[in-house]
Amino acid sequence: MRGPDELDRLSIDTIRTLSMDAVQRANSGHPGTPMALAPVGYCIWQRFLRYDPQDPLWPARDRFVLSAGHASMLLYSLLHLSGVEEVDAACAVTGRPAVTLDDIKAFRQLGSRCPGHPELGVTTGVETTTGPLGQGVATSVGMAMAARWLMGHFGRPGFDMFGFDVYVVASDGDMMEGVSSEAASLAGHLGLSNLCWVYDSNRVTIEGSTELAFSEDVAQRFEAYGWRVERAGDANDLEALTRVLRAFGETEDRPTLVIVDSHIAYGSPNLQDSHKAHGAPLGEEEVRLAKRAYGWHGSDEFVVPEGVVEHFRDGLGARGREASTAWRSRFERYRESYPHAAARFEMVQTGGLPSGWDREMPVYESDAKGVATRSASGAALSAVARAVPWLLGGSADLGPSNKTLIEGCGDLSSENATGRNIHFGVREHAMCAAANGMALAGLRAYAATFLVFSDYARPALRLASLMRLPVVYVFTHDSVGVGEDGPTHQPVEHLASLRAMPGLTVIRPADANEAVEAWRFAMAHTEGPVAMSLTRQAVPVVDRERYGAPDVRRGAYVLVDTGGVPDVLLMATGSEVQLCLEARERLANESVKARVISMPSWELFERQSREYRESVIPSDVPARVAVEAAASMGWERYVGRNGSVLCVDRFGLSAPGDDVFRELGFTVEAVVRAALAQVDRRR
Ligand SMILES: Cc1ncc(C[n+]2csc(CCOP(=O)(O)OP(=O)(O)O)c2C)c(N)n1
Repeated sequence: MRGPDELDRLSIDTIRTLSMDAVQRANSGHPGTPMALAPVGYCIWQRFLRYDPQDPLWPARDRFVLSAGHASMLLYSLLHLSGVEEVDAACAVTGRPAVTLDDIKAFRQLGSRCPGHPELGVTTGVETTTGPLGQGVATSVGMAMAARWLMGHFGRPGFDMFGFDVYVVASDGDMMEGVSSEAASLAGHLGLSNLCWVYDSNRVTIEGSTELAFSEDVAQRFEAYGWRVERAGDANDLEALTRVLRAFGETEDRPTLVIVDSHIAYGSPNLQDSHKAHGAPLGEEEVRLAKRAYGWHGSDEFVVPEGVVEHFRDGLGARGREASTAWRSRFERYRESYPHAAARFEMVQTGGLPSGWDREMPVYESDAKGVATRSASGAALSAVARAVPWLLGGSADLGPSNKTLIEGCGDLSSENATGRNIHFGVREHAMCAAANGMALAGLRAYAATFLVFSDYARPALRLASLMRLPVVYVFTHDSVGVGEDGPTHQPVEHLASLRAMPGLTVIRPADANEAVEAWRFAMAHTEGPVAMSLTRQAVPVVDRERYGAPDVRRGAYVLVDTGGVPDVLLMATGSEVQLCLEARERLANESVKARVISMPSWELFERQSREYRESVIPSDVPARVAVEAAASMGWERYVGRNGSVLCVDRFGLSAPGDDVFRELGFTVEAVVRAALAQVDRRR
């Protein structure tokens, strides 16, 4: 019979040897960190995490985030040893293991459920995709915000059951990344006491000692952010770690940072080279020596000694099973008392929307003076927010400009966990990472700033796209038409760069009604994020009796024809659609038949049938003009090699918006001229 200490040690060393063997077999990856952090992972999972391996989607489970995603083998080993069961695409537990030993043997190989970095949707038990340092920690802030929101919104007397804790393992690299500072500052401000980052201060990164580039006192930094800071000392001291994690559980007013000191590739004293410990397998000899240091005999690989799986089952497994079962039966009692709230909670979990959620959306009458699309977006957002209580979000300090403050919903703050207007402060990157965390907990999150500052948030947008999270970005001030603020505030290349991101749907509405439709689409779209590109300036509300209905859903549509086969196609997005409408009338006076195509979303258009696309942009009309106050990149796809693109392939200008537009060639005359040149070419 082994004693408990011995089983702890055996389990920890099994995590280490699995990690070493997997990296060795893959001949790539980072072996050192999972080896060093094995006791930390073990302690969190086996002693604290409320997680049921047989019910991995239990809504109130604690979340574990491996922000140092390069140490992915740590997580895969834990998932394997604790017997986490697979969940299929329909969210059903299949009874099969989430991570088999074969998956571990195929670490980093095609088709393995153990990819190089943890990926949401590939491996059950991975709560968020991590790998780009800083993203995991920042995402965890949104998870913790969501937990508090869910607890506040759905909790009832005697049913204080909807929250959860979020545990994160972070590395030096996480702490160096700017986004962790933004996120920690926000978490401290909000007093997220359900959030615990365990910072592995091993003082080594890829290029060598952290002394090369990182000398601040992280503990003091976090104290200044308003966190509780605990030092656990040596990462191998399970009891010290247990003590500080217990202190986290008892802290009610602030997030906790636990600092542990580990030594990379623990157990491998011969390993001096930090680059080797990071970017490369240990080598067979090193593996053998390390295993010997753990008292591991023989040369067998991927060994899970007897007793380890049982030990996890009796610890994490039994505790989690009991908690999730109790929670589920309590939820049934909740359902009896509060059937409406229970149904709503389930709707949140499954990504549904209340029936009739879009009934109150505004409709705009034709209006030549017009409405800024950001204003119409604000009105649409408020209408949706009234129907969908779990739609929440905010701006990086530009709420009044982005029109994202929702009326009558209160501010989310340390005192008010259920507010729905979130003041993210001037922290675009952490805002979008937090939005990812909220979306991962089922909430519908939106995040707003000027389009030009989407660059500041791009890594989080990329992860939202990769994870297919239904986050909505409200990007206003979407062209050089912004005017006086000048080139620093005038987006140029942003639309092209966002369109280049797989999985992100970009929508640039032409008028108020297209902006409303953009929201209708975005809310119904649960397969990935949507970025809206909205004007600061008023744009005429298109007369929908005269022209086509705002068909945002199909990405592009014929707004108006001039009868018969068109001589020229005028295609545009956003504020430039109006120029095309006016140009069409002038062209008609010159007996040139122009078709105006509003193209709010390339991605949505590309998803349509060939027939539909052909019906909008017929291949036998080669005379084509595209108009968009943004970089030209990509428009060749629609105008062809000989088409004409009126665009902005330079930085903007500081002047009133109308003057900038005129100066950069966005006039009706210029569109008419380009159209005539296109038609002439072909005569
Ligand atoms: C944003 C980002 N930049 C660079 C990398 C490449 N990278 C992987 S691990 C690492 C540094 C590892 O050092 P540390 O964060 O201290 O982790 P540990 O030494 O504990 O493994 C780097 C730079 C990355 N994953 N993400």
